[in-house]
Amino acid sequence: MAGIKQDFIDQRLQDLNDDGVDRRGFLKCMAWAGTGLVWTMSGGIPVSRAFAKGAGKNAGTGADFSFVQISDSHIGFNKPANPDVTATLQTAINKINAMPHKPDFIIHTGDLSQLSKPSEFDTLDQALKGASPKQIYFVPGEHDMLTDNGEQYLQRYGKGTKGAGWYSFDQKGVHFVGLVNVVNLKAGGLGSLGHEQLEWLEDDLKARSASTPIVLFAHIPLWTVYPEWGWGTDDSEQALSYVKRFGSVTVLNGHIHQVMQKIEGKVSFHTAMSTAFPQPAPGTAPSAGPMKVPAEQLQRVLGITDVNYVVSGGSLAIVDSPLGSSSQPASGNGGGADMAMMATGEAAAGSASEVKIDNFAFSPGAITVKPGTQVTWINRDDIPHTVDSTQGKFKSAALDTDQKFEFKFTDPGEYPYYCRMHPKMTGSIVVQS
Ligand SMILES: [Cu+2]
Repeated sequence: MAGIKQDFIDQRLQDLNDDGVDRRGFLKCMAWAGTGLVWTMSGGIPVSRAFAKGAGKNAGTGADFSFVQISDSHIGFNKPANPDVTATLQTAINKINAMPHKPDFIIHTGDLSQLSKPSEFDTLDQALKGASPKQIYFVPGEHDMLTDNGEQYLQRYGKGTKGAGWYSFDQKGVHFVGLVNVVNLKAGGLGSLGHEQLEWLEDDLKARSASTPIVLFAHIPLWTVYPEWGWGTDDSEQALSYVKRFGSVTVLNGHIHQVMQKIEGKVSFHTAMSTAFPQPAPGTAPSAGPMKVPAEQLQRVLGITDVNYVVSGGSLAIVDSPLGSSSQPASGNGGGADMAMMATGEAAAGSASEVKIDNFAFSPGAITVKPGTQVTWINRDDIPHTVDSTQGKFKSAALDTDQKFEFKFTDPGEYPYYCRMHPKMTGSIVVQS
């Protein structure tokens, strides 16, 4: 495994118990601390000793095929958490190109861009052209669908797909399904697949035999990682009910910018690191969002996921590889992470006409104004947000850092709104009569 030093592998091997379960790694992951861990899976157990032994030099040899998952490139992001996301994507590509076994393809699990700008997609395309695997499969993240209902994304990356960009394909007997759970998000809710896509999925899987290994991939986790931060998908259970009868199911997601894994029966869930910037572990910060770590640690919390499939075992071996070549995994909670603390919220003054967007929240969350008041929203986060009326009365473009949206309220009434990228973010304006 290029980039993972043998001593690191050896250290991981020492952690193995007699039954082959990497308990230290497993517990670490369950403690939401998973970066720089070597994960392999065999028969639903998160380690493969044989695989790990060979991982230093010739991982993947003997595999029937392999692919690499990259995620959350956020091309266009330029805040302190990582001022050069193109460079770190390039590092990821260099790592892929240096692999001793040539991956058959790449899966990108979304948030290709920061703001869906053509120039951002161009930069991504340019970088990915240099990747040795020529076949790349995409699914969109919420950052890729910010303009024209995702038309541009579909034109560039979704040719031949269904609906908002979902599709399936087969590779040497393994059935892959790319799903889209970032469109038509409901205020207060999580990611959503929607009825049409679920119907399609049920139909797509129907004809497959139960022994077909299935890989589902989508941007937002298809399991509930941390609903308080919107890290889950409202109707994922429906989707998972369609794969219950299969003997081997692997679910690959991005969005949360860190490695997490869960195994439930025959289904193993896995999230990938970002190539752009880390996010805090659930509940360890006031909100999700770009996390600034000391520069020398950045490459340890970014990475790629290498997946090897061996037909005989019927299982996938997954290795997460940080971009940095450090032989030590990054320490637990983001290793001296320098989290910006939440700005103290303003008192919800009844007559306020400015709403600040900070730490993934509207503040004040509810305000009362007189008819004729112009309300201004201003985004103070490092991440874009939107202001969308749940009644369809107003809708902002994506607001990048320090950008504003204004709307004049004339008629008395209550106007609930939310962020269409992060539907857990809600607020309301009450116009007095
Ligand atoms: Cu938002």
